[in-house]
Amino acid sequence: MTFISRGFHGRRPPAGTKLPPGQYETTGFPVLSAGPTPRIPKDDWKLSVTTEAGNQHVWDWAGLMALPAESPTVDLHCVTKWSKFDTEWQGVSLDVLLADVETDAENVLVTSYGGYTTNIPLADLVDGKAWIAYGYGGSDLAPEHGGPARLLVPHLYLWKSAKWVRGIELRQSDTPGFWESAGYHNYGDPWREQRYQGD
Ligand SMILES: Nc1nc2c(c(=O)[nH]1)N[C@H]1C(S)=C(S)[C@@H](COP(=O)(O)O)O[C@H]1N2
Ligand SMILES: [Mo]
Repeated sequence: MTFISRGFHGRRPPAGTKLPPGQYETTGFPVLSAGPTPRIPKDDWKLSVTTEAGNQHVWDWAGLMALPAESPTVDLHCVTKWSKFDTEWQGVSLDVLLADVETDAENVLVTSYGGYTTNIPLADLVDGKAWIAYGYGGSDLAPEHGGPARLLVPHLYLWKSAKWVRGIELRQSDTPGFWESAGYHNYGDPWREQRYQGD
């Protein structure tokens, strides 16, 4: 869809540079959560995609596992200034989950078990840029890092990668999420250092 390509504002890193402005590299994997870690048994886990017309597509854990998996290796950039290079994930591309979803919406509100939300343009979730990740480094994704499954949108600051993801809501209008409502940038491109509103 043409509007999807037009809406994508992410920048590619300059050749030879992996560290966005203002970031430092860490080899650890910090845990950043705004609240307690929800524990969702895989048997109870569900992910829904809801369109602006109210149509809902739901996957349970077996349904997610039945979809083709990818193993992206990506760099992570947190707005608190740490970056972690070459992280290895396993998950399902959003392209697969959205393939049969009919929508004219351009905005997505992502919701999580535990109540966290974040907003992302639909254009930033398609064309190989985002995954529902359930594995990290060849093991199950740890609960602290969003297991059983989290969104992974590595070209935006990591607060957009909602842990314990539960819903993908396609919306006609843009609804700010948890951090976006608290003064963080609506889009969050690390290469343009879009940390806070007005950056
Ligand atoms: N559900 C949920 N997702 C979340 C958060 C959160 O508090 N709740 N924190 C965000 C922030 S600010 C960051 S930096 C990353 C941290 O991911 P990590 O704990 O796996 O490093 O998760 C993001 N996703
Ligand atoms: Mo963060």
